[in-house]
Amino acid sequence: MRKVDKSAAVIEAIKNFDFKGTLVDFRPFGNGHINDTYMVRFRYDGKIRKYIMQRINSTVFKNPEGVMSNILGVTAFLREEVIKNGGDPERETINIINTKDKKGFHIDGYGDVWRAMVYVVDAISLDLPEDNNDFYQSAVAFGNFQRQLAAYPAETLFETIPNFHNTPVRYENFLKSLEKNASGRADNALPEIEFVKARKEFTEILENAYKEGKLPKRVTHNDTKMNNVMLDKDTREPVCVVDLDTIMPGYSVNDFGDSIRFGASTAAEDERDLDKVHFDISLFETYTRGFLKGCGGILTEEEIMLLPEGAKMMTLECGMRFLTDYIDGDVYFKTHSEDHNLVRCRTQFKLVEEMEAQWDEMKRIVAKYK
Ligand code: GN1
Ligand code: MG
Repeated sequence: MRKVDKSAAVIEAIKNFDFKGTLVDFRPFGNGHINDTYMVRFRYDGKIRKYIMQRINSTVFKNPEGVMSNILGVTAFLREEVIKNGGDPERETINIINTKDKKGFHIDGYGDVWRAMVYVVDAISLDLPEDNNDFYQSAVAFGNFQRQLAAYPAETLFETIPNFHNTPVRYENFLKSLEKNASGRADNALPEIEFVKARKEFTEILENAYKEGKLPKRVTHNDTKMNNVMLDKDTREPVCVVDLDTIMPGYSVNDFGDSIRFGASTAAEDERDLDKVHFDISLFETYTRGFLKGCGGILTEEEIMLLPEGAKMMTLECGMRFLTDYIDGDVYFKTHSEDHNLVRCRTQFKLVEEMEAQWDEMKRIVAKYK
């Protein structure tokens, strides 16, 4: 790996953006698995102003210009929507800070792409809901996002990571990685490998529904973890949706499903003690209610009935991606221990098992809301 003085690179990058005032400090921020994120503080007009700076992971995002073009297009569109509804556009959507030469991103001497945005003040981002209402509010936020972008011209979006949530393609990639076994660690994960193989047919369900005309492609967020919604710190109501890197055409049921995967669990994505990891069906119902309220009637009945499939698909797929990365030797997700990806995949498979055990109940719940 390239050795760079990280602080020097951040300072160098900061200089290129059109921040006002004087730099106070910066520090690593958040716990995303892909990009490097920093909180940067400036003093201007006697006040501290907070910003987020990110180095975009160019191994994952091969076309960072495309990523930024999607984000600039979508945030400009959302801004108009917020204004129409009498909201505060400085807070209710991401505000990108341009570079001094009026571009949305900066490419540094190493070829790394940087961007900056205003930090959403008086808002919080949660890794786990503290109560049902937090989760409900995040569901409303992602449902709203779906509804607000229903009129967005999807054909202008770049597919920034091709086949991102195409689960059969992910399955093929998993088999290829297994064949190569670059890390030599596949033998440590035999039950997990069998778990995935036993669900090959399931991986095809949504792609088949799309081919049969039963599932439309829409503008989707594709990374709907609860920590990608900012909630107002006092009212706990949604302020805005963040992490717009993976906005692409996709399935609404997958946006729903990724939230369930992450938020309807009783433990963190990387909990080692599987006795603590459970799929919470009451949180599933809470999210269903909030998401459909936010969507405001844009989903078809067939889509609503496929929401449980979306939940299981995203959970299985994410587990399979963690497992694939474990077998590849941790080349994609940031890891903090030798078996981090293996630990992560186990929580996902535990959730899948519990969803399977409560499948009829999940179907009954969504049917109530169609
Ligand atoms: C990654 O960067 P972050 O943590 O928001 C990943 C998602 C996974 C998630 C698992 C571009 O998201 O797809 O669901 O980790 N993002 C990308 O926590 O691969
Ligand atoms: Mg994120």
